[in-house]
Amino acid sequence: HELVLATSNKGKVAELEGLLKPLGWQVKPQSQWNFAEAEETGLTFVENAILKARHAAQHTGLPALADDSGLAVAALQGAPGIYSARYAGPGCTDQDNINKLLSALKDTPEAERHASFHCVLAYLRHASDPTPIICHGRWDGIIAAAPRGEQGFGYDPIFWLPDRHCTAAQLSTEQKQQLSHRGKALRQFVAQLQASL
Ligand code: ITT
Repeated sequence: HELVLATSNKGKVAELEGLLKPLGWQVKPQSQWNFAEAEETGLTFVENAILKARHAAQHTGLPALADDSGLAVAALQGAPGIYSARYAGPGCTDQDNINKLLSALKDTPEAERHASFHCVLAYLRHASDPTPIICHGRWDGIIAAAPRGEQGFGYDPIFWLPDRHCTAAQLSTEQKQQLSHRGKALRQFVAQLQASL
């Protein structure tokens, strides 16, 4: 099975490849081609995932899998949500986003710091596929008071897992894959695709 991974986020590429390559699938990162990124004009993870997968399928002629994901913080009415990558502004780093979120929550007590990661995967067999496979995974946690851990990417250092007494950035790749929004969505995707073949 051959597909293009419609993302330019290296953290996502590592996690998506980690599960798909061992299945013997030929996974090609979108960076092998030279097209400009899709414009993420949707207002939901689902819309943006479909836009990115369709754009990559159009430019490569291959089936495409896109991941639109982000962090929804209850005390911020679901922000940063679909804007998680650019929360602190265009061109910002993961560290800028973490700093902005910690300062937005500086007066919020631990009991009110609930958050959830969401990952929507969209798979289009070709650019005009009318029945894409859409999978959604969710992961619940607490926004920590300060960053901890070096693994993962994005908001992982401040995503505290009360059951495990650590942040997402203190988990191994394998442990994160078992628990995470992306791991859950990916396992659903693999099952649905295999059932549809
Ligand atoms: P592509 O659109 O090229 O895939 P992106 O990083 O711009 O890359 P999104 O718009 O989907 O992708 O933004 C997702 C952001 O949500 C990501 O940049 C992180 O800040 C955050 N995020 C998603 N999954 C995460 C995870 O597993 N751990 C930590 N942060 C995550």
